[in-house]
Amino acid sequence: MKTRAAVAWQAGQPLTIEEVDLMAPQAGEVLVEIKATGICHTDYYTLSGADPEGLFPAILGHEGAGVVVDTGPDVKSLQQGDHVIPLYMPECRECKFCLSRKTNLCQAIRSTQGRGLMPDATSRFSLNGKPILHYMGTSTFSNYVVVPEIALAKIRKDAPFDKVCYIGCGVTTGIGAVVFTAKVEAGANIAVFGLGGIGLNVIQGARMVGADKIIGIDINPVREKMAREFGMTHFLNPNKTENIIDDIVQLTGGGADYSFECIGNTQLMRQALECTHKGWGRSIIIGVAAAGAEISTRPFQLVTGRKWEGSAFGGARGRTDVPRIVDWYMEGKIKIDPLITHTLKLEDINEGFQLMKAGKSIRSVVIY
Ligand code: NAD
Ligand code: AHE
Ligand code: ZN
Repeated sequence: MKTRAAVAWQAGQPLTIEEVDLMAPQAGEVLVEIKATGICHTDYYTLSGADPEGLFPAILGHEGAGVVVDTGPDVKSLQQGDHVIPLYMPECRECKFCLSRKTNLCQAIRSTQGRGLMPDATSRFSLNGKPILHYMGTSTFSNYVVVPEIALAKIRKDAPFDKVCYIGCGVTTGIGAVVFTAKVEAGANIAVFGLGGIGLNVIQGARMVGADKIIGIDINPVREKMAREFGMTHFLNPNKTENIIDDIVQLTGGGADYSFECIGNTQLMRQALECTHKGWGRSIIIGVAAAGAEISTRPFQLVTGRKWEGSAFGGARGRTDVPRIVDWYMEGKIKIDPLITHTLKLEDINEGFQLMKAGKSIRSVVIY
């Protein structure tokens, strides 16, 4: 079949809209009609050329929601008409990682996924007979996609696609980092570096679990208003203060119990670690830093009890946790609507990247 898709031909170039050929789903695969997709900073990162796994030509996008159109042989858990969210972090429930119960990093298809291919090491997309690569196993910048069954979360049918697509990455990453990775307890003080599409979800996760002081840090002053509406109690602009670490230590009476880096800047990752409390502070890295970037700190920071950790997809097990997070949204426990600041047609997808770059959007959502 044919599908309309935004194709990334090479790093740093705008996407172009093409009629792409899409093969039928093979064994264990599912054809999905994507109804809506968010644009995450990671799409921008890969398009910029900074991602060592960034391969071209490819169809980017990993924050979608849609409907099952067809299933390949051996697909058991999904059928035509089911509503789904594609998962860049699958959940096979069989690999060593899934069975460990210690991580959400299912590795069942990680190596082919990282090479832009389906599990049989080929692509379902092509144009003029030449393969176009998948991206993160999801390629939600295509109206139709083929996705492995283990990489689809089945969700309730009354959830609006143009809102819950954001649960495919940003919402789950931010809230999950608080709830699943850090397991922040009520009364804890937290610091959030970066108040974009991820950081604001960290903030609402922290409010949800009853955190005490929720300190937000961003160089964009426009972020303050929305962050306060989501639960931030104190705002710090690094451009307006001498020493951000001292400020946080002072505000919290010794340091944050937990901090979250939601930018992808290694200098800020260091600050995020060093602003946490001696003896028990935990700093969670969420931001994705460019190829070749490295973090550093004085080992004494760790000797004296601070811990450096990371979180991918908020530590969520996609097929299990994503339907629950959709329920939280439908029950009014979490907010999504105000964070979707722009909606676009596929033809205007490059505008979504411009808005992000200019700091004007929190999330832009493309509606097919
Ligand atoms: P975003 O562009 O929406 O937000 C980034 C925010 O950081 C902006 O508000 C910006 O003003 C702020 N910022 C930039 N430089 C700053 C500085 N020097 N000091 C303070 N604030 C600064 O991006 P996003 O979609 O929220 O993504 C954030 C990061 O998280 C990206 O690196 C993205 O790739 C990563 N990410 C990771 C995961 C994961 O699973 N680990 C998932 C999604 C996104
Ligand atoms: N390919 C990049 C790594 C990118 C990365 O860290 N991805 C996050 C999700 S970001 C979503 O917006 C992730 O889950 N990583 C785990 C994994 O297995 O990729 C690079 O730098 O190589
Ligand atoms: Zn993302």
